[in-house]
Amino acid sequence: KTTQLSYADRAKLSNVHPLASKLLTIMQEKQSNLCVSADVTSSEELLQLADSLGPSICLLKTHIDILKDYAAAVGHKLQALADKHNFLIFEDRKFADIGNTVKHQYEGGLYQISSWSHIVNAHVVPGPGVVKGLCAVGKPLGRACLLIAQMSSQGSLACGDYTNAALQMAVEQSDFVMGFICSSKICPRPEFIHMTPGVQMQAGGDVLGQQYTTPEEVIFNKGSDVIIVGRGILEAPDRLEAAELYRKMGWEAYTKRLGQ
Ligand code: 5FU
Repeated sequence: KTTQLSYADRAKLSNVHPLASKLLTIMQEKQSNLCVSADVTSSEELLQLADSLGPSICLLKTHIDILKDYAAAVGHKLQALADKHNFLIFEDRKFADIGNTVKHQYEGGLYQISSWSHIVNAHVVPGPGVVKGLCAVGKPLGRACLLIAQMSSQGSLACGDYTNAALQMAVEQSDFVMGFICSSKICPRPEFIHMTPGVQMQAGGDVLGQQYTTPEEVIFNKGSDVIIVGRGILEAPDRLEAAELYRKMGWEAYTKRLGQ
């Protein structure tokens, strides 16, 4: 475990995706491997959350289609806040169709995701065409995607050979794939970033199949890089205080992993 490369070292690798490099640099600078999952349903609350938690996070994860009052300005305002606080935006859209369809879903429709989100993700169930479609839109814009190799929910079918297939797909399309959504480190290549949802201070779950593990477990034991935290922060009495607590726990687990 002591031989692990630091985020800063990985940012300098010659074969790292430019956006992965940028994220790793932000993580190092802000001492944060925290991605907040901003699962709120009002645009004003989303923007307020991005502004107040911005200094604590490396990444803001959105579900833009749960907003009840979406307007085109939201994406641009999020971008301005990402610049102001030095974080990246990750729209958790989970594309899962043929290449030609995801191209339209990514670029067009109501949300025009490619115009404001640095990172998106995709299921690998359609095969490599889903990445090719996303790449056609996103690569010219300097965007990148994560492949969903594992899920945090109980009974997930994304395991075993499916997870290995996701890994293979990432290696083959590493000009657009920068990493994974996963529960643990699945790929030894240091240029890929591993991000893990289902994180709270205490292990447990919710009534709809979500399963939680702790920042320490995810970063130190499982070797993932980024903790994704939603309700652990959103339902806390003081969201900023909670975010800072998760940031510190995630960072401590990372420095412990490095053997520092
Ligand atoms: F791909 C995944 C997954 O496997 N599990 C998840 O929980 C994504 N998620 C998302 O992370 C989910 O859609 C929520 O937006 C977030 C977790 O929120 P929580 O409130 O921390 O449970």
